Amino acid sequence: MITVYSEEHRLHDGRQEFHRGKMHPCFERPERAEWILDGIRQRNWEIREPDPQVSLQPLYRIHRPRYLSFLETIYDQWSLVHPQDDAIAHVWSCRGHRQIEPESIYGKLGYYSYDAGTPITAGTWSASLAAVRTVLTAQQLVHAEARGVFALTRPPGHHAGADFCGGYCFCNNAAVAAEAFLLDGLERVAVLDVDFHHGNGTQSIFYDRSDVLCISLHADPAEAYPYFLGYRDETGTGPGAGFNVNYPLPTGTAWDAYSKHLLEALAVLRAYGTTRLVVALGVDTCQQDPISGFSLRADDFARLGELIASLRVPTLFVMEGGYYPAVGQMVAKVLAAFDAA
Ligand code: SP5
Ligand code: ZN
Repeated sequence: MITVYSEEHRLHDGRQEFHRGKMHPCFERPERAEWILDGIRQRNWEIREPDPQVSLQPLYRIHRPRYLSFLETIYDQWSLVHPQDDAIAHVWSCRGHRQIEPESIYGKLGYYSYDAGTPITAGTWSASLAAVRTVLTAQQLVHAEARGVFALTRPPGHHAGADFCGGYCFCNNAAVAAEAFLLDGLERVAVLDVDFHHGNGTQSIFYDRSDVLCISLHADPAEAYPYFLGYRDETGTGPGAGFNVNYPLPTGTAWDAYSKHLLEALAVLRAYGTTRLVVALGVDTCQQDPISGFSLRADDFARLGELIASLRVPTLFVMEGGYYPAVGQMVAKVLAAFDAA
């Protein structure tokens, strides 16, 4: 399996995230990509750089132009006032407040984000663009009839919506890839999100659309981040009714229960007639993950890859979460089992 990877991810290097009353060192840090790359290198798979010429049209279709210019410019404005610190919001709009982009940098940060765990640093925009080029280069390889390709994206993407960042995510790499398949003329494209956390950004991007089926297995938002989206009764709206499927699972879920829901998800993907699959590949479902609460074991990741392969659909794997040193082992198990099946 080919991996697409750019070392420009290192430019996004947040210092601290706010969690439960304190600032903590960021879990989502550059080292993660090194851990993943180690897992890939051990298998001697080909690693390619993103194509600098790849068209960014799908990015502009997924994200609002004003949000993208916010991402591009906010750190420069912030650093004039706070040169020692990362840019992070401390106030947000809620019910009864206006949905407007204020002039103040603090107002803008609150308008374009939904948590205080997602610091914006000097290189966040460059790294996010490199991740988008990475996923789009990988998408082009799948389009050219590769059976499976891995986009080693960092920062991750599935919590980012059309005009907001959060959950360590800025540009929704998986959504951009799905849009790219549509622009290439494909129909019945699907996103299968197996990250521990609900992919709220991806869901909200495609919620009223029938051209991208979104399926997600994740921690029940009643008890886990992102809390406000990812419930079972969210099935899509308008033309998108029936094209969003959530499987919220309780804390402690292990392979036995997980795989039952995965098999159901795969049946839905088959019934839809999926032509191209984007897998939002978070491996924070592993029992070792420091911020999550599922109990998958190393061998379960091979089973996951094998089951995804059983669909027999050209598949783009896009890196999402996973915050422990063995993250590369788990990713490699998924991809190797997919390849072998
Ligand atoms: C892409 C992705 O996986 N994003 C996850 C964002 C989760 N943000 C909330 C993290 C809460 C950290 N909790 C630390 C608990 C330490 N025991
Ligand atoms: Zn996650």
